[in-house]
Amino acid sequence: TAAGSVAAIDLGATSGRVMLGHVGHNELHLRQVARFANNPVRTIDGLHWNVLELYRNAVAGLASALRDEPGIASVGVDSWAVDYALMRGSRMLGNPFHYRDERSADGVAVTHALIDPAELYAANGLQFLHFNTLYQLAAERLSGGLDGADSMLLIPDLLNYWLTGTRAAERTNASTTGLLRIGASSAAAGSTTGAGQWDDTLIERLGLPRSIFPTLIDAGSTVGSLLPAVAAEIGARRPLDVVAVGSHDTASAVVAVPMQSENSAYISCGTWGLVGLELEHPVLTEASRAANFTNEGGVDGHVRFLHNVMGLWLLSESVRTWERGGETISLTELLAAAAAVTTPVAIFDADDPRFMAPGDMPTRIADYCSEHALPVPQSRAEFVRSIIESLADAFGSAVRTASELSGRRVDVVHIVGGGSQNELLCQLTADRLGVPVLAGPVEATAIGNVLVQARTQGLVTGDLESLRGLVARTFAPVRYQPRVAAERRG
Ligand code: LRH
Repeated sequence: TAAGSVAAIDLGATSGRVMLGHVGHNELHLRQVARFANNPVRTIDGLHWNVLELYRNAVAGLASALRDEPGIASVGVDSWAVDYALMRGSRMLGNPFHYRDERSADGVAVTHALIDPAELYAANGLQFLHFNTLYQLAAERLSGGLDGADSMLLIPDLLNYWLTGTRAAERTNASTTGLLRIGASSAAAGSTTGAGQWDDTLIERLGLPRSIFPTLIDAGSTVGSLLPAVAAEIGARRPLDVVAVGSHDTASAVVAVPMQSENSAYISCGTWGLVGLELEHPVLTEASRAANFTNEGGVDGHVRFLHNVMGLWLLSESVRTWERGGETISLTELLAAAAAVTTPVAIFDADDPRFMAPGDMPTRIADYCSEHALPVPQSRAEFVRSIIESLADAFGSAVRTASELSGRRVDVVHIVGGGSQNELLCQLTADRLGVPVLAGPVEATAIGNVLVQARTQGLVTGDLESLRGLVARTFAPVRYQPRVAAERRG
């Protein structure tokens, strides 16, 4: 097969990017053609995504991608999970809410009054996060927000719709709504148990309108061709397809984790740290529910069995707080200073809900430490050291728990995403677990997006194992050897 090019639009919580991927049987190159900030906006009714600006930047990025490489075969979109736009016909009814908006708390109470959390877990297999789509929709229903809506589009599905005029719900991301039925094999489309389908019973019991949920499609299928107006806007001279990728960013990232054995755990570390394993079957035990482990849908029907750890959000919100006075902070210098700290620092619970909302993170960390009789960090370097130590601690216990709950031994941990560049974090995670950490690739999400498109275009063939082989050959990971022996392996 000949090599060819595709474009990936990857929207993250802090920035979006458009990447050009060049893929062949034995080659894989990525080049960033556009990067733009993602700045949420707080208005009188809450915290929103500026989705129009994201779309404008994505389209502008596609235009420059095409100028660089007129032969692009397709485009794919991924973003963070759970958030959505409500539509009436082709009109978007208001700006999508940000999952860090506080309103979904009302939706949690209403939902759990209708369906017990244990029953919910048996139906959808999802960890409890108060912003899961089903809670947001419940809050929306209470406030009349669903009135007049005839469809709900998750963020990547919304962009796909604007690009092609076709409405669909890609399964990996739809699995984060809490409204897809989990089953023996979560993405067994068309299976008799309804696994991987919208859960009509659940939707009805929650009083949500079934008609707003679009047709489900699998990663790898073609959504449609670019609308003529869009094609003209970006200067496309020939028809261009939009391909559904693992549109949940974490699903795309997991595609590009260069795992070489089933005894590998992964940590997709960006704003969040998504820590877990790839499995063939969901784990729906009471222990798994109690540990708040999720069974999200992966590309090719695999299960992403993982737990959300707060992630680099703790660091980026701290930096944002310190920069409020107008100062610009060098992250490189800050991390070097953190690595040089020799005084013992507090290890706090990175998952404490107080860290969820945007705000003054250093003060919240200091409060947590004084409440728990832990040493309060005295300098920025100490705060950063404390954050990284706490993340490594949380990563370590999530890997151990994943291993215990699934019965799968873990002898290597892959870290991909922005966090894979954080040497201290990688080393401390290896130390915590007593197993090697393999770091990289940094752009795993965009790579996963590109690879799924490339497979649809026939530029590569095979299952995830062979796609990962290509990643491993072209982006050799950096190895961190544990500095202490394994005290206990899961
Ligand atoms: C990471 C992510 C994660 C979700 C969260 C909302 O970007 O998609 O997997 O839980 O954002």
